[in-house]
Amino acid sequence: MIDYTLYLATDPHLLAGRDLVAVVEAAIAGGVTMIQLRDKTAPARELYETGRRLLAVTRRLGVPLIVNDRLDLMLALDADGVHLGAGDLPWEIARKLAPGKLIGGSVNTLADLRRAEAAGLDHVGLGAFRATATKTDAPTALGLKGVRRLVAATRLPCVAIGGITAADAAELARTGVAGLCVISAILAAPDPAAAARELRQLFTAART
Ligand code: TZP
Ligand code: MG
Repeated sequence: MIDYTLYLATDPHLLAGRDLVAVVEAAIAGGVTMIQLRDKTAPARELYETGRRLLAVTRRLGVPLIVNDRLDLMLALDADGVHLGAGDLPWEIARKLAPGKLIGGSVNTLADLRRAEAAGLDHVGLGAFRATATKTDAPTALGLKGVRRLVAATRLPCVAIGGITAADAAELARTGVAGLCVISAILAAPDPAAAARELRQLFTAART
């Protein structure tokens, strides 16, 4: 069983000089249950090396590592899965090429959700929950109502993403999402472990 409770995606611009792997390790110690390697700009070789370092930690701590956008990199690393959005390789192709891996997709509409189900995805990210500076090209904000509607329409595990802070954790838990996916709420926090602990505690206390 995959634990989607608290899914941290990375962003190289929010590290403020700290080491990514050290921050990820602290976040997992604080309660993060899943990691996504997300870096829109680094060359493949650099991503591969970062992925190797991250995998050493996530394997040791028993947390899945998902690679954003790049099926090739996920296969090269033998990571646990890949996350594919609208502009990435088609979900059906990924399912075929990586039958045993976790495949997640970005969903904003009911039509996206049906395509995700048809493609045999393992989980979906519902976003954006709220407009966020971390992804300026995110689709229309769903809000609580939009998230609730999509969660109610599927049996796929759903995580909410986009602008989520600790203040949203309880209300999002009550929509029935399997977890929260965050970047800045943990990565930009002065104490990532404490930020993770708070998000997880508020989410699990309110989950349905
Ligand atoms: N997809 C939709 S919003 C988003 C992604 C990758 C960014 C979420 O980052 P943050 O900092 O948690 O708002
Ligand atoms: Mg993508």
